Parts: sequence; C-alpha cells; structure tokens
Amino acid sequence: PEGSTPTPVTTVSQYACQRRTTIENSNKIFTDAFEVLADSYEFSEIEGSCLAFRRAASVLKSLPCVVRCLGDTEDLPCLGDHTKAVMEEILQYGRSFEVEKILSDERFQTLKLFTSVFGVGPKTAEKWYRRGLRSFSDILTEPDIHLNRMQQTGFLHYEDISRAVSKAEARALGNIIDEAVHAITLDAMIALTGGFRRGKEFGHDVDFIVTTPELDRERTLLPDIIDRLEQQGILLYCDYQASTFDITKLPSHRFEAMDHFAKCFLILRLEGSKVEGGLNCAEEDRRGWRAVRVDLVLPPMDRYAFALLGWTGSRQFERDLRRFARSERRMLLDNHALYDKTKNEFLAATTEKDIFAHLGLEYIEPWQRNA
Ligand code: TTP
Ligand code: MN
Ligand code: MN
Ligand code: MN
Repeated sequence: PEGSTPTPVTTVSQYACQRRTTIENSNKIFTDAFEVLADSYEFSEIEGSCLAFRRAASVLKSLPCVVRCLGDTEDLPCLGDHTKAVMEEILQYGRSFEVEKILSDERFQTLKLFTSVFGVGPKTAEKWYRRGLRSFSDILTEPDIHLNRMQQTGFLHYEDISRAVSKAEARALGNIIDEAVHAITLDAMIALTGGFRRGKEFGHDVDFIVTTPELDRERTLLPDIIDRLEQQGILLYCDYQASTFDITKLPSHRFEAMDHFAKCFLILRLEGSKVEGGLNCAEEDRRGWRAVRVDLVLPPMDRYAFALLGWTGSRQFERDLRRFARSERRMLLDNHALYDKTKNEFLAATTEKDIFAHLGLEYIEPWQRNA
C-alpha cells in the first residue's frame, strides 16, 4: 500500500565507534587506494583531505560486502565527490589513475621510503628530500646529516623491524615481558593491547599495558623492568619516558597528543629457534634471532580502562571515539580520563564497558575496532 512500505534502514554511522569493523575487509581495492591518497595529502600537510580519505576508507572497511557500483554507496557517510570519483575509476578500470600517478611520483616514493625508518617522521623525510637525498645510502654517506639515536637504531635494524611481527612472535614476547615483570613484582598484571588485541595476524610492533595495584608503583616499575631486560642481554634500544601524569588535568583536546603515563618504546632481541612461525627469513634463520619493536605503557590502576581503550586502537576508532564524545555528548575523552562538561565532573571507569556506557554507546569488542 502506498506510503506504508517499510524500507529497511541499515544506516551506517559517520562515527567508527558506532560501527563494527573486523579485520576482514571486503573493499581492500578501494581502501588501499584511499590510503595512498591520505598519505600523499599527509606529506603535503593538507590535513582536511588526508582525514577525509582516512574516514572514507574506515567506512568501507566496516561494510560486510564489496561495493559493486556507486549506487551501493548512496546512503554511506563520509564519501565526498573526490572519493566517489576515485571509486568510479576503480569500478570502471580496476585501478585509479590518480593513485597510480602518486605511486610513481619520485617525491612520494622517497618520502614513503624515508618515513619507513624508525624515528623518521614526515618533517625529517621532507628535509632530506629537499636536500636532494633519494636513498638510504645517500643519507648514510652524506657528511653533515645528523642522525639521532632513534634514527641510527632505525637504520641499524631496518630489515628486522620493517618485517611484520607474527602472532606467535607476539606471544613469545608476551612471555618474556611477563617473566621480567614477575621477577620484580608478583602483583603486576600484563595485558596485550594494540593491533594484536584487535585480532590482527601481524603487526609492526607488540603493545603491552602493565599495571600494579600498589599505589604509585607504576611510576617507578618501568626502569626496573628495563634493567631486567638489559641484564638478560635482549635490550637493543630503549626510549624511556617517565610519567608526567597529573590527575587534575582535563582530557586533552588534541588527538595526537601523547599520553602522560610512564612508557617505553623498545627494540628487543627475540630468539627465533623456539618460536613457531618466527623464522621467516634466511638471514634470521642463520642468525637465530630477530629485532622486534615493543611498546610498554604503565597507567595507574584506576586509569587502566582508559589506557586499555586508548592503546587498543585502531587510530581511526580512537579519533572517532573522541570526536563522538565531544560533538555528541559534550564530554572529553583521552587515554587518562572521561570528563563530562555538562556536569563538570570526571566519570570513573574500571572496565572499557563502563566507558562505552558513560558515552551512551553500544559496547564494541576489540576485534570489532579495526576501523
Ligand atoms: P600502534 O602500535 O602504533 O598501532 P597498532 O597496534 O594499531 O598497529 P600495528 O600492528 O601497526 O602496531 O598503536 C596502538 C595504539 O596505541 C594506537 O591506537 C595509538 C595508541 N597510542 C597511544 O595512545 N599513545 C602513544 O603514545 C602511542 C605511541 C600509541
Ligand atoms: Mn568487516
Ligand atoms: Mn602496535
Ligand atoms: Mn605501538
């Protein structure tokens, strides 16, 4: 009957924290293209366009099926004219000429190469590019290039740390960290976070949260853990950042601002012989070990849920959680706390579920946060 046909509405939210995004991506052909465009805009410091393509990629990643025609995208949020033009090219020709042009561009290729080194960000990469440097040997033979300690280590272990870390290797590192922490204190807890907690098969590093119920111990425990790893002879690099956490501070407005918990960015030596799936290259096979990036963060116990939610990612999921809190709830969220600007009060949480509940969001499991 006229006007009463119920149309099935399955609206996709503009916020990643209201979508369920598993590691299965049916639209990789589009999202890979968007990510190239986003990287290219990031190198040119055109933040708006960069974010637009990251958001568009994130929306498509949440879809259960492949997009077969532009009509399929009609009701989807975050897809602008430029995005749709790229999709149209891919639908018609199987590839985007705009993306191919970027991929063959010398500047893009060089900046991608340089930023793939641990410790080299877009600013440094750009500076080197402007000096006419195009390859690693250009950088390493240029007399007045100063490399900081992180970059020196980045070049030294380039092969190893640019190779993906497997789940088996993540587990082996978990055992090493667990053993080191418990040799120091028995009441500390270790939780796997980052991409592996989201169910990813591979990662660029392994992220762990360490907590202890002993008050203020989280401020002093990390140097002890680092000493222990050093004594074991497996510490190849350590960037330790002491806690600057202040309970009175409001959550940060800036997303990319680092949190204030005690943390360290490590490179550890992982013996390969006993790790199933760990020996994946000939050189490593001969050596019997590989270098792996590991991050450790130590929030105080009462901030554990916020730290866990913040460090589980994905980056896009985190961005949208904060944006949702601010725009839809007048709340400020970061890795430390949730603040309600209407009630002028902090909202406490002991689990991630508490935080979703405070925000009036359905709970999204870690493996559904691959936005
Ligand atoms: P990453 O380890 O960079 O990314 P990932 O684990 O999602 O993916 P990969 O497999 O490539 O390692 O960061 C994990 C999360 O931690 C990410 O959501 C951002 C967050 N994070 C912070 O909140 N504070 C920090 O200081 C850092 C370095 C990361
Ligand atoms: Mn999916
Ligand atoms: Mn990670
Ligand atoms: Mn990390």
